[in-house]
Amino acid sequence: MSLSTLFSLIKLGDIELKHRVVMAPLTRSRSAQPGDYPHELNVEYYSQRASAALIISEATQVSPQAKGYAFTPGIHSEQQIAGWKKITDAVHAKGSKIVLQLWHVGRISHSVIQQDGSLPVAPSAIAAEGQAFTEQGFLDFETPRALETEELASIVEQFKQGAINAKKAGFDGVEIHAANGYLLDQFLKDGTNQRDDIYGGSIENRARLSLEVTQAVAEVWGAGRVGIRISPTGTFNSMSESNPQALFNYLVEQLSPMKLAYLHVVENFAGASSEGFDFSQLRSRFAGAYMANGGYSAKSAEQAIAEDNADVVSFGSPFIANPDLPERFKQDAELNELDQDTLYGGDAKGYTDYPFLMSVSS
Ligand code: 8OZ
Repeated sequence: MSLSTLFSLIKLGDIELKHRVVMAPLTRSRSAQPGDYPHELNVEYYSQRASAALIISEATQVSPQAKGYAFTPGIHSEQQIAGWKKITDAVHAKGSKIVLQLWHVGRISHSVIQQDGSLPVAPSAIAAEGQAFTEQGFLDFETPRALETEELASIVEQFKQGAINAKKAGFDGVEIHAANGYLLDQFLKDGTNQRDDIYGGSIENRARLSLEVTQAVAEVWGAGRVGIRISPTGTFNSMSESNPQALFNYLVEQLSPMKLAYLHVVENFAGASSEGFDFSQLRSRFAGAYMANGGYSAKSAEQAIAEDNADVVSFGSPFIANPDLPERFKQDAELNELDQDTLYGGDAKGYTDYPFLMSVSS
């Protein structure tokens, strides 16, 4: 099968890509300690994967409050900005592009992670099931503190500061993380948002915080360098929504006139069913590029783009195990197998030691 569409040029807003195989954001929990800053090991990892048309960084906390997992990087200290600059320089030197994923985990944190030992924050005081990954090991999620209406301007400000810092760090743009059960998704979905102020209740109200954050970040970067990631059918992190089609159709209708670089849609993740959800309704409502994600192969990605169901496709776990994934797709080469045991935390093992294809000599 020809992959001519997958390997054709495209522009995502103001970001020009050499093809359409994108590296999805991937949490790997290997930042330098203390201080949660990127270091040489991370430079090597991203640099190895610069044959991607675009790298979306691992989710990166915009503030100390935004952190939820041990060893994940931030973008709120000078040390972190300097660490990311080394990564963006290395990726640019290899001719690729990289955007930073701006992250606030909301309730998916723990008081031992929060700087002053206070409770994690969320739209409503509803605990997630399961455990937080902390420096002290796995600890049961706590019931979060519901944010006051007056505090939400500071949440927007945290994302905005993250966007400003990402610019200093030399990124090509930013992606707003509004997916997978973190703070913005917690506001969007009615299983976690039971507020009775202007940020809760109706779909319009629940979408408000994501739209305000997007507007603020777009003011920093220009909309053509801002993407947003959503997971309409996701249930990861104890998420639920009674009417995802109506909610996300509305959100996308509101995002569309902002002229963002792209809409990144998690169509499949962690075994959640997307049955009954029509992703084409999102695509038809969005004026910019549609980035599909979730279980795609080279063939199904080519087909999705050729049939106009997507403009680009992002690949997550295949990029962990295959630093040269685009080349393997081109050659129809075998893929390395993913080692589940080395996904989060640790060192170079299962991070920078996955083999490249042997170069063929004649
Ligand atoms: C898996 C483990 C830890 C974090 C996401 C940032 O789901 C994540 C994440 C995924 O977006």
